Parts: sequence; structure tokens; C-alpha cells
Amino acid sequence: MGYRVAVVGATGNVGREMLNILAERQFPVDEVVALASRRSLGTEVSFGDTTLKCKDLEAFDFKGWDLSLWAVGSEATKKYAPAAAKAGCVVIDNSSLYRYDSDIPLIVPEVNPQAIHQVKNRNIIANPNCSTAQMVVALKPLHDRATIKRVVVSTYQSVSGAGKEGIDELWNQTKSIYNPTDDKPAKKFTKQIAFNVIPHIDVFMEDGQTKEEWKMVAETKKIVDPKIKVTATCVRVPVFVGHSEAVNIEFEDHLDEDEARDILREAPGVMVIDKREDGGYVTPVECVGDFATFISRIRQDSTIDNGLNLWCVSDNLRKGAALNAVQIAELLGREVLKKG
Ligand code: 11C
Repeated sequence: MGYRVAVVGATGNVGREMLNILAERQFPVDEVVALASRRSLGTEVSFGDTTLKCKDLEAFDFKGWDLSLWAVGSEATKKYAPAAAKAGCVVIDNSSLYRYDSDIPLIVPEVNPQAIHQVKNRNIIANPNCSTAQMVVALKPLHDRATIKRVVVSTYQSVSGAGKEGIDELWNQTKSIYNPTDDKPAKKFTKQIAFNVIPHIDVFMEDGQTKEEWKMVAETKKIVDPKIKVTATCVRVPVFVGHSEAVNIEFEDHLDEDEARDILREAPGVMVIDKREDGGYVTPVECVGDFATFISRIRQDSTIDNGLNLWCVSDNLRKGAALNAVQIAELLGREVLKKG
């Protein structure tokens, strides 16, 4: 016996990936429904070898459905998800709406699977921001060995993090740069993104951080350990898919770079590609469509007592969003719902 699963926001980049990954990982489904806003009613989306026609989220009754994967943004989640949870359908939400609520678990299954049992509080589970998810997969096994004190991270985030409009803006602007009569001014991003980088993702906060930077701090504390200090600089780069991060880590205890490499090689969800030669590291174009978080350039930081540097790359639509949500569904099935 399998599950009755709803994918909410099924026409978006992340919703489509949720359907792909449910099929790829052969999640045990009895029935899958694709939900979207009324204007997408009837739009066809793929689920494995089959095609689903989108139904109207607003009119949908979640009673009798086991779980739902949401990728519709905070506003629509706020409007529709509480009713789904109340009807007994577990909500796995990719928006930031519930992430910081103390009674709602925020889960990366390789890192804090034990938090799944908090689902009973409100029938809602939060999925972290993409830049956090890939980083904590790498931090957790190192923290278990040598206790992380502080993390300094700089991100290089792809335009797909900003949705389809972000992808379109990079594509159209790149073409227009060579055709001055076809000027494509910045709309989705605050400055030109083609052949440029922008040190600004999400809104500014009072202390000068952006919300994207703040999310990396708050979410790492909630998922891994509230004692870890994190400071982040988040930057948008002209890459379609795949977020990269340069991570500097300070530990309580000494951790040799070779031991760190061995620990990461054994860590769930991590793939180490770290040869000290031309091309012996992973770049975003190579991680697209993959499940793993790739770690390269592991090396000692000799400017502090117990420091390491590493380079971390992952498909932001997968580990950063849809894959992590499906992994949460798998964990929920194994530990809580126990069907099939
Ligand atoms: C970006 N990380 O790259 C963002 C997208 O809180 O889930 C995801 C925002 C979020 O723009």
C-alpha cells in the first residue's frame, strides 16, 4: 500500500522537480495529484511516464490525502496549507513561512532526522532555503567530529533560485548584450545579471544583512546547533542552475584536512571530488540533475588555530528544494506514517 500525495505548485520549477524526483526515487504512491492556481487549471505536467492535468488548489479537498509537497511561496502557503494540515494531510513546505516557528520542524534528513517526530505538533514540516541545505549536509559530519565554532560563507547563487523569471532574465539579457537595439533592462534582479554578479539576494534587514544571509544563520542554528556562529555574504551569479559556496570553518578541536576529506567521503548525501590538479573540483554545471552535494578544495586555513576551507556545490532545485522535500516525505513514511 502506498501514499496519496499532492504536489502543490506543480507547474513551477520546483514543483516539476518534485514530481520528477518522486518518480525517480520510486516513492510509494497510490495516487498523485498536481495542484496549481486556477489559471493553470488543466496544464499538463509529467509524472514518470504519465501525464497529470493540474487541478485547482483553491477548490481542492485534502481530506484522505496522506501528504503534500508545497512549492507556491509564503503567501499562498499561508492561505491554503493550514486547511490541508487540519484535514490530516501532512504539509512539507518549501517556502520560508514556517521555518522559524519553534514548534515546526525544519529538516535536512541527513542532518536532523530526529526532528521528524515534531510533525505531530501542527502536521507541518518546513524545508530549508537552498543555500542552507547544501551547506549543513557538509557541516554536520565535521561538527560531530571537531565541534564547529564559526562559519564564514560566501555564496555564488544561480538565477534559478529566483524562479523562471530569473532564468528568463539571464537568458534574454545575455542575448541582448550583443544586440544593442534589443535592450533588456534589469527587472527581476536589481542590476544587470548577464556578465555580472550582484551582492544582494532577498530584502535588506535593519542591520545591513540581506534576508538570504540571515536565513543561512538562523537555519544552520536550528538544523545543526544553535551554538554555531555563522556569517554569510550571498551573491547572485550568471549561472542557470547550481549554487556554489566558499565555506571557511573554525573548529574547537584540531581537524586535519585529510581526516576531514575522509569524514566527508563517508557522509550521507556528500560526494567528494577533490584532486589538487586542473579541473579536480566540481563546478555548478556538473552538478545539475544530481542528488549529491559536491565538496571540493578541502584545505587547512593556517591563519587560525583550527580552520578549514572548502568549496560546496549542489543543484539548488534538487537538494536545495525538491529533493530535500521528497527525502522528508521518505523519512515521514519510514518513521511516522508507516504505510506500505
Ligand atoms: C535564491 N535561495 O537563490 C533563494 C531561493 O527561502 O526558499 C529560495 C528562497 C527560500 O534566490
